[in-house]
Amino acid sequence: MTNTQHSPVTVLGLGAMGKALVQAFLKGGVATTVWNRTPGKDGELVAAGAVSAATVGDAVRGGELVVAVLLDHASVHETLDPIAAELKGKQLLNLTSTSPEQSRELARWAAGHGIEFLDGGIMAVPSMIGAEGSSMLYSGSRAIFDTHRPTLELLGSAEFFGADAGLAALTDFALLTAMYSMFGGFFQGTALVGSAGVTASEFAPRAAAYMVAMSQMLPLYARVIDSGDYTGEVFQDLVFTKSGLDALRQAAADAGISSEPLSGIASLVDRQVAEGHGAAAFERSVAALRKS
Ligand code: FVH
Repeated sequence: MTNTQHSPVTVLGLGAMGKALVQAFLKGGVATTVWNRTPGKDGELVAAGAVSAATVGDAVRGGELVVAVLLDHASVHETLDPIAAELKGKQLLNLTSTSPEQSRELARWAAGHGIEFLDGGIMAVPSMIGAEGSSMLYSGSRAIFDTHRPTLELLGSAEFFGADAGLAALTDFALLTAMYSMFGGFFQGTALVGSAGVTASEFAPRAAAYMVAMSQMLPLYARVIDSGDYTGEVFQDLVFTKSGLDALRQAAADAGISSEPLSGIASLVDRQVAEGHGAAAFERSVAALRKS
């Protein structure tokens, strides 16, 4: 049954994420129209109450809030450019993963066509949508965010970052950067213990607990980074860190495995030591990443 608290929504794109969003909307009582480039992917959703649209234009007419959850930036333009005139006066939410600059470009494109625009970053996998732990980041039109907040909260926690449409994507990509480095480290660690017959399933809970424990360092690192003083409060200096990373690379070589996941941070530390910053704190690595 539809809930009048929510305006009708259109979802463009019924991949794994699009379907999960539609299911959460339907569960929350949102009147939902759906469209997908390749037909035939909406059977279950229609059975659950969604309205299937044969064309993007029909889909857009069905919703006040139009949500694009497509593959990439190019597919958003491919889908929306031909119907820009029909989107005029509507509210567009882009949940496709686009870079900060691509999100800003979409905001300019939307403004040029009289379309209100909100960009979003989904910090969840499809199975998490609508459940504890699903977090959604938004930036762009505050009016869209405020008007549809109860609807957006059906997907996960909703946080607004500001009028710059690129800010949600910026934070999304920063978090994904941290995530991929963590997974890369887990893969190398798994290969390392695997050389002694330890299974990934045995190692995973140990790694998870250790990473949670170590994440407590982040606020301490952040304090030093924000102070810009890398020589006052030094918990671990770059020479010390280099010797640890060298040992890890040697252990990997001894076990016959590659250190590729570790090589990014290791070469960053090597460079700083070579440049004479060995006594500075490990956190100076953030400054070393910035291209002047
Ligand atoms: N799945 C996830 O875990 C992540 C979590 C974080 C956010 N991402 C982003 O969400 C976008 C959609 O992801 P998805 O999981 O739904 O992706 P797919 O299952 O591969 O579905 C892709 C849909 O895009 C349609 N599509 C592709 N190219 C075009 C095009 N040129 N024109 C129109 N539609 C297009 C595709 O349609 P079809 O192939 O079935 O015809 C799917 O509906 C994505 O940005 C993630 O990075 C998900």
